[in-house]
Amino acid sequence: MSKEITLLEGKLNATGLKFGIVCARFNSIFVEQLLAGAKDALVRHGANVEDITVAWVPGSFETPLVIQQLAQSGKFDALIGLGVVIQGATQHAAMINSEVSKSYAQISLATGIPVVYGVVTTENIEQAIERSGSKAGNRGASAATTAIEMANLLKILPKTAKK
Ligand code: INI
Repeated sequence: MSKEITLLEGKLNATGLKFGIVCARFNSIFVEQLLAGAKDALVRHGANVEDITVAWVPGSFETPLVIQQLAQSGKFDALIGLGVVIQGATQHAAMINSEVSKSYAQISLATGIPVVYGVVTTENIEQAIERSGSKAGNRGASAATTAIEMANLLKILPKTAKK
């Protein structure tokens, strides 16, 4: 009898999956590009446009609350937060980044819904340009593929045993 390792890996197929994307309006010139990259990646991997919900909030700091509410709705397979925090623009940048990233991790652990950190943190505007669809790729698109993979992985993980 042959024995095999059990491999748990999420496929990159978004067919039938439901996604919520929460976008920060601060630095929206870049965030619009991240959103375009995320939507394009989701649809190219098989998602239906009507299965994608987009919410806008004032800044990256506000994204976790809306992501939490969407996660608790039970209507989404994965959630993505998109924002651009430019370090040079504010002394609050480091604080925003650490609060937002911690919150995303807490929400996903508390709800069991993958929350993908698609917030671009840069030292200057040039790096923001590079990461929102030019020479360093599009962080919205990579966040979308992470969301697809995690949503599919969560579906095949062994379920918690009933006590
Ligand atoms: N929000 C961002 O998304 N990016 C930034 O670079 C930024 N800066 O530089 O301040 C920013 N600030 C706003 C913040 O997210 C909140 O909206 C604000 O503090 C109100 O809570």
